[in-house]
Amino acid sequence: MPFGRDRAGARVVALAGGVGGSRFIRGLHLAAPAAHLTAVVNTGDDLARYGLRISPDVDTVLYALAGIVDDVRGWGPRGDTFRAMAALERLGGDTWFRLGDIDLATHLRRRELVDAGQTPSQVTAELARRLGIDGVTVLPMTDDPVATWIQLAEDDRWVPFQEYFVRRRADVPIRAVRFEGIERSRPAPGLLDAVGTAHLVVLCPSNPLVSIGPILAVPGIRDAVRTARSRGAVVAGVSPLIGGATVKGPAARMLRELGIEPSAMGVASMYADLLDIYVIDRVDAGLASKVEEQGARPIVTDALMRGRPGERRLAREVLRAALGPAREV
Ligand code: FO1
Repeated sequence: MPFGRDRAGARVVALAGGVGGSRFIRGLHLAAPAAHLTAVVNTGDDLARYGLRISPDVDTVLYALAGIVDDVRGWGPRGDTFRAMAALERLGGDTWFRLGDIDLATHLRRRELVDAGQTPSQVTAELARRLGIDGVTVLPMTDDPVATWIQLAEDDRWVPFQEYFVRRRADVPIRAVRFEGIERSRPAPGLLDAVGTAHLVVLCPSNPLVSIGPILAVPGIRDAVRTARSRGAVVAGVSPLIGGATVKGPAARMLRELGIEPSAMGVASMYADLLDIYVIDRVDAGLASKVEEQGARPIVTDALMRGRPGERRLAREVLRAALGPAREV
């Protein structure tokens, strides 16, 4: 179903977590500014620190869409300082999870709004509004508490995600991943409607285990994507691996440690029941026939997003493959 150049009228839902996902979502918004875009974001990385609730993947998507994310780190506000952290350290505080001075305002405001009775999705909507984000609905995957835990191979101990990802710098082999609370979690309000009426659902180039995985594990979400697909929505995945490696993050190593092929195909196999389209990089062109065998249409292109132009280009290619060329209005 073609749409005009700015894709007015197209309804797109993007599932994402972390830095790569946030960049692709920014690309979608740049490529289709008039589309009805809903970002569904992983909350398994959330953590409580100093009485604050921090939602790293949601904040990364908010900052990216607001144009204020630090593009080198990929998270936190650009130009942020860490004077509060330094002062906290002097007082003996535990500061391995670095909260910038500007970033702290987000966590303090979230705390205030939650204490005033707002749900995570209401808080996210309020922060998005205050950050000047329009044209994109940012939804946490659920309003219920879900926490990703990682079992370390060294001693079989389970640690919370950020303990693995930040404190241990993801430099330690893992044995298993689990999402505490996922069974009781419900899709955030509006999420199932957005998927149910979507023309396109995108599995963004995020970690399939701990970013896309938790979202699809919220009861009802994977089925909703499958149902949407059966009524004609297109489901597209974008490989987070290029030549068996990530641009950023431990996904390839985590996959290998869990016995899943650390390649674009290994990731595609995790979405085998969902994909109509799967984007792989030119270095992985040899996998195109395997993608077809799995029942998806391979899109072989430059899967590396270099800056905003790269993000927009890749997003435009996915939109064109899924929705057809933009109708010249
Ligand atoms: N990542 C780090 O490697 N070190 C940090 O100290 C750190 C702090 C942090 C604070 C707020 C935030 O929104 C993200 C932060 N991240 C940090 C990134 C975060 O761990 C990851 O972006 C996600 O959890 C995984 O995608």
